Amino acid sequence: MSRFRRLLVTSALPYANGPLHIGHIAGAYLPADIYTRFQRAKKRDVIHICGTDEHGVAITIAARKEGKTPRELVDYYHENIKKSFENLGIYFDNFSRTTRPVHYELSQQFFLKLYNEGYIEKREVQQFYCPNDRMFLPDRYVVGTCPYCGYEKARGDQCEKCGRWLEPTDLINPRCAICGATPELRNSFHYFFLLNKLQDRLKEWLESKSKKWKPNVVKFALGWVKEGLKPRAITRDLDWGVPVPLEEAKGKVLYVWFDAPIGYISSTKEWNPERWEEFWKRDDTRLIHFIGKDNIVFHAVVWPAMLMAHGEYVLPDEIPANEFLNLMGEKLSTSRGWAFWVDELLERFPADYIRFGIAYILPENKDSDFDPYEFRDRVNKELINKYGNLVSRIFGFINRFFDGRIPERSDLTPRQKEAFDHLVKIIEETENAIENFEFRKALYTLISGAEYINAYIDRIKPWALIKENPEEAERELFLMVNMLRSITIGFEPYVPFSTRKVLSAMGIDEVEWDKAKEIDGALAGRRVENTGPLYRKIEDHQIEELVELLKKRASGGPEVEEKKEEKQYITYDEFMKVDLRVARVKHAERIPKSKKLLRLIVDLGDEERQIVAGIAQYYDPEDLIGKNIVIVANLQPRKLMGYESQGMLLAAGEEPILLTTEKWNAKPGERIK
Ligand code: B3M
Ligand code: ZN
Repeated sequence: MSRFRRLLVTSALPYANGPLHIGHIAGAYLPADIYTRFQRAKKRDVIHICGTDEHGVAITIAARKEGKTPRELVDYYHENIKKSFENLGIYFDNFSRTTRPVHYELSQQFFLKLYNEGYIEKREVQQFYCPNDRMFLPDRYVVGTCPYCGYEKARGDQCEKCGRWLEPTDLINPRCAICGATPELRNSFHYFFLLNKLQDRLKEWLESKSKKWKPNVVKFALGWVKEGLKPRAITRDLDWGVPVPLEEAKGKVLYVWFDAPIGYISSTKEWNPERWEEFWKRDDTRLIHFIGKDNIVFHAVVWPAMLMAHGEYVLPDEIPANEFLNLMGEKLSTSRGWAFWVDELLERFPADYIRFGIAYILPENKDSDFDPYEFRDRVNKELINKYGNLVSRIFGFINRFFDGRIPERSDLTPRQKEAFDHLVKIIEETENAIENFEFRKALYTLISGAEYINAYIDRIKPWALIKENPEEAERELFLMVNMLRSITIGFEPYVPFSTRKVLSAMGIDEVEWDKAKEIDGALAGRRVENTGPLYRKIEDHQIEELVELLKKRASGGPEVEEKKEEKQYITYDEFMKVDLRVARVKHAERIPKSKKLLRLIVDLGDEERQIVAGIAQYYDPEDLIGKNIVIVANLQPRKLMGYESQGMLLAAGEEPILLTTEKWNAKPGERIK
């Protein structure tokens, strides 16, 4: 943390003109949440600040489209966005709105300070006016042909095709975006922020960041500054926004990009009227802005220039901007419906799955792609099969061997301590990656940690050790529970809901990062509570339905009617077709090269069967011999790892416990109904 004593973390203020989609989450909010959760677990003085951006033409255009007033629109979407964040576990210390009085007041003060100190100047301008709609047209309300690339639908502020910044008057053949009429140029006046006055300071400051920041951010910002900064209008003729606090400027409002970043300050002030200045005005505060790449210019050039001109506030220390997230190989487009909304994903999957799936592919250094099928595989194979498996294995052993209590054997051997130390290294690696904003790398490191612990269990084989050397088995399980606790703390920033369940099952309510690096003696003798089912695998049909929904929507068709989950009954006759039988295990062995499979030969009275079952991680083959279990005897045979399985055994629970028939005098082959 070096010279810094507190962390002020912000996430870009989302426009309150539509629901959140996966692109938003991948761009700024999830990385910011992972980062701040980690910092909180490190017990640092950190706050995460955000709110909705409620001004500007993005809002007035959307309101017009929906037939609402801007006020109605932003009221609705503020609540909607806030809820989605909450449900996804994105936590803010304060989530404000730029339409609140505290924000108007601060924005107006900010403007006046810059105005009084000569950084803002009034200038006459010629501006397009639509005689039809009887209004001055904001930049975005003018469309026409781009003078640089010839694109015919360029907007007055920017050409979407070539990315150039434009003035509406640059456009060839300009038209009104509302009605299509040709607008006329009229005289007006606006207030200009004299960015040129800050050119040298900005350049120097950005150069000082060039080794530290992500290359995409510095390159972009420096390129812009080196082209030469021009004064920019920071007011608009609009009736929606923060009024310009000058008598002569009646009817004018601040440009949305002037007031929006001030929202970071006003939201902090709203959070804590006593402490906000400590965060904004002391240079031992580390200010970090999480944003998507389309916001780089404003955060790395214009906003720092505003802060420099103002003089009382800290400058951003880091701007870890992400690139774009595409969807199934195509650019996200909300207007085309080519996006997944956060809410529609939350209706289908637990928040932790969505967080894990997106964290796995965060577009940190280049654009990345969200593919629902890969999403399924990552959640099923990485989160559930690796981390989830670990939880059910270790808690399962505790339940089966020790009646649900963690053994009181904290006197680890040097070899066991060494095994733990290796995990500590993994935790430290994770920590360094998160500090460097490398959230993907940190996640992969954690997954390798889960693999490491699973492999450790495979090597120790607690199911066998408990018979050979029970005392040693206790020590091993004490160690394994500690390993599980450490890796769970590591995963908390990524999948907070499920990891907190696991921790609380061990009686841990507070996430303390540094404790992941030590053995916790207090665990000895503690009872492990049941977590209930932690995860359920994503099924193929869920993904197919999701993809169908997207394709129908994007092609303009109606959304597929959601299928109600109807209970599927089978008839009595159908049930009677299932041939359940008691089978006695005659022989059991591991299948070479398979971690999960056991090969059993069972006696069915008048015949013998070979059964292949995925229980090797839970049962020692020898323990099974002589047991009466239950099998489905008329299941179509299938091959697993080259062995034909002629039936299926019945087991229950995530850490499967075989159904046995110990309690009654069953004979092999007896039918169960
Ligand atoms: N509302 C743009 C966006 O949502 C804008 C960010 C403001 S951050 C001060 O992408
Ligand atoms: Zn018009």
